[in-house]
Amino acid sequence: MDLFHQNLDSSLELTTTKFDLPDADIILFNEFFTKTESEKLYKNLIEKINWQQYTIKMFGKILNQPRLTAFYGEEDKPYAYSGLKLTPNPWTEDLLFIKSRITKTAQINFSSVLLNYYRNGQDSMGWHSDDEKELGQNPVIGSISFGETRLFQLRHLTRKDLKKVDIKLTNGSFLLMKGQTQHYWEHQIPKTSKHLTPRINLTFRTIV
Ligand SMILES: O=C(O)CCC(=O)C(=O)O
Ligand SMILES: [Mn+2]
Repeated sequence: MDLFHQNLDSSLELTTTKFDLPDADIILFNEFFTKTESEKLYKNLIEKINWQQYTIKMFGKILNQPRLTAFYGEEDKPYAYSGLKLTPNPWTEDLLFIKSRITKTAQINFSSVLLNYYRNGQDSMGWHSDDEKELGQNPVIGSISFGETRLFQLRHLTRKDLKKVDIKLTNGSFLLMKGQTQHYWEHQIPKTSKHLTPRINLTFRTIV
C-alpha cells in the first residue's frame, strides 16, 4: 500500500501548463501548494471561513445558490456580483498566507478574494466571465483549489468554431487568468452525477 502511494506521489510533479488559446492568457500551476499545505488549508477554510448561503432569483422564484460563498479582503472594497452586494470580511492568517504565495507569481497585489464551497457534485457555478466593472479593464484572477478535483470549462463568447476547453482543477492548483481572457471567454463549474467530496475554490481579485 505504501509503495503504491509512493509511486503515485513521485509521478505527480509541479507542472506548468500555458494554454495556447486565442484571446486568452491562462496558465495552470499544478501542485502549487504541497499536499501537506493543501490538506491543512482545506480543513482550516472549511472550519473557519464565514460561509454564507446566498440566494438567486430565477424565473420569479428565490432559489439557493448551488454552493456556499464568502468574501474577504480590504474593507473599503465592496463587490457587486451576481446581483449581490458583498461586504468583505477582514483578511485571515490563512488567506494572507495564500495571497502572499501567489503574489510573486501573479505579480499583482490582490485586494480581495471570493471563496466558493462546492459541497458535492450537485454544487456548481454557471457560465459567466469575471468582468464586473470594479475589476478594471483587464481583470487578473488568481484561482486556487483545495480538495476534490472539479472540471473547469471555458468557452469563447463569439468564436463558435472553437471547442469548449476542459481543465481539471486539482488539490493545491493555481490557475491564473489575465489579459483579455474575461472579455472573450466565459467559464463554469458544471454539475456532475459523480459522487464527489467537497472542494474549496478561492478566486483572488483586484478591485480598483
Ligand atoms: O470554482 C471555480 O473554480 C470557479 C469559481 C469562479 O469562477 C468564480 O468565483 O468566479
Ligand atoms: Mn469566475
